[in-house]
Amino acid sequence: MLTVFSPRHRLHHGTELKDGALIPSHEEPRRAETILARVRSSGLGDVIGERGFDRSCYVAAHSERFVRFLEGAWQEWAATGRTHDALPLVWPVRDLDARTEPAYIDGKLGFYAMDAGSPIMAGTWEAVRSSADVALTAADVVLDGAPAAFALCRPPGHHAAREYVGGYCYLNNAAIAAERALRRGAARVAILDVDFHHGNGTQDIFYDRDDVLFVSLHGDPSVCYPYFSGRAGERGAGRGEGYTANFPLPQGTDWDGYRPALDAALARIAAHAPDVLVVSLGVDTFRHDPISHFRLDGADFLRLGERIAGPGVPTLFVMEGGYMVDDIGVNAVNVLQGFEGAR
Ligand code: SP5
Ligand code: ZN
Repeated sequence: MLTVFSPRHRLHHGTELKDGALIPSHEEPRRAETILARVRSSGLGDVIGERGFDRSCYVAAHSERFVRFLEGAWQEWAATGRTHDALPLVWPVRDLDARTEPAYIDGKLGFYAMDAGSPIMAGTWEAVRSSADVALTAADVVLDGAPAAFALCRPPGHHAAREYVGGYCYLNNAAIAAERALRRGAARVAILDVDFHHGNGTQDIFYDRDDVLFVSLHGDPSVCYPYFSGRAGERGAGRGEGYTANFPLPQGTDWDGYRPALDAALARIAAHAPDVLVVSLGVDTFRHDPISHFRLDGADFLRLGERIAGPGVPTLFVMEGGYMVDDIGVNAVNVLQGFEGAR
């Protein structure tokens, strides 16, 4: 299987608030480099660079004013004399005005964010854009006839909604790839999100649609980030009703608990009869992940890949989370090799 990778991801290396202190983010450049090294040493297949795409490809999944905010946020922040990462400090919750975009950058940062987990620095937009272009390039590989491709995206995307960043994510790479597939003629797309965290952003983008099915397995949001999204009762709205399927699972879930939910998720996907399957591939379900609470081991990721091959649909893997960096390459590539072995 072909891998698409951009070295421009290195331009983004932010900070995050953890236990009251600002520390280097768990979402660090070494993640993508470790996966790339494993792709090469495992002989998975060739690695190519990303092509450039028009910003209309991003606006397909996001609002125009949100993309404009991302493009200019660092310059607006730096123009106020600050040199450290831009982070929001105030959010328009409940009865505050969540409709009117503030003029000042500090207001915009909260207006376009769900949390303080997506810092913006000088190179962030170039890295974010390259990550989306990696997903678009890999989507084109599949749409041109390959049975599968791997978008080695960084930063990740599935927490980014139509109009906000969050959880280390800025542009929703999987959603942008799904829109690309529709634009190039696919009638139906399915997105399977196996990251430990609920893909609230992807759900938001497709919640009222019946052409893109969104199916997610994740830690129960009553005790796991992102807390406010991912319950089983969230099933879509309007014509999208029944086209969102959430499988929240308890903390401590291992393969024996995971497998039945995965099989139910894959059965729902097969019933949709998608032309393309997009997999939001997080390996933060690993038992030693520092911020997550499932217990999959290395061999379980091979089994995960084997089962994803079950529907027999052209498949685009889009990298999302995974923070035990020493194991992230083996675990991510195990999914891809499990898929290839079963195909
Ligand atoms: C793409 C992705 O995986 N984003 C994850 C963002 C998670 N951000 C907040 C995590 C808070 C974790 N709290 C950890 C408690 C550890 N005991
Ligand atoms: Zn995650």
